[in-house]
Amino acid sequence: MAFKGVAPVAACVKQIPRLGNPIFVGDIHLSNEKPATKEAFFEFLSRDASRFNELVILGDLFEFWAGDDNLDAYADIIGALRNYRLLGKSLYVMHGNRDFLLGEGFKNKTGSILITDPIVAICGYEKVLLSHGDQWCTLDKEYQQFRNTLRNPEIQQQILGEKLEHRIALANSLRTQSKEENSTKDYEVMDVVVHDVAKTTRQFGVTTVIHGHTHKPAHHTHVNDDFRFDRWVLPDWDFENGKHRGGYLSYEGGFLHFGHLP
Ligand SMILES: [Mn+2]
Repeated sequence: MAFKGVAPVAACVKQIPRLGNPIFVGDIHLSNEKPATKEAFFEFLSRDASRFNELVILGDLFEFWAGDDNLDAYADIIGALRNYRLLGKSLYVMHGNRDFLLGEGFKNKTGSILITDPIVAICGYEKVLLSHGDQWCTLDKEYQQFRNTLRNPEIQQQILGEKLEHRIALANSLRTQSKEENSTKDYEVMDVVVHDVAKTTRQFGVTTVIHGHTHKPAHHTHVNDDFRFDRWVLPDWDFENGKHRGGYLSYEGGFLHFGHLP
């Protein structure tokens, strides 16, 4: 069964309007096996995100995404995002390494705009570079190769041509495999290579970058080869089994700063 739609990577826009009052999150890793995290995200949407005009999700909103033909399994999350849009807010979603198959079906159902990785946005009056961040985990050559393959539009169409149950099984086996392998192979505990972030940031002519993926939330000011730039790293979310990890970055009063969840 061939997939006839637009490849997810080709459904992403390369430019977005100026962000006047944005809030940024990433690595929420939503799934039906994580009810507390899902609940925390719903509360965040109505309590925190609703104070802002633009919600920008920088990858890995979902634990994994097997394809838009599985949308019905996430009806509550899709509904919550759609409700946010119905408040008259904008919703921007970037692919992460787990949900790179979010495509036009997801986009249409939620009313979101899929954005390319990386992308330059005007935040207030400042240009910032937005990215999931895994492209800078360059110490793992094998991972980068794998990543490039999965971001190829023809490969994505091939994957989406497989039966849904095969894609779900594949995603599950990849996750089990990455949990079993030792921590040096766990992509998300590996940090970015700052020199490579600096290179891209410089190429885009900006001095501020916002990314997630590494699960190491922080605000860094780096000086790399005489180039000074700010790097804001988003926290990942986990509210299962009594854990209370999450948060966001917001742009208020002309400044970026971290926001914590109650
Ligand atoms: Mn990630």
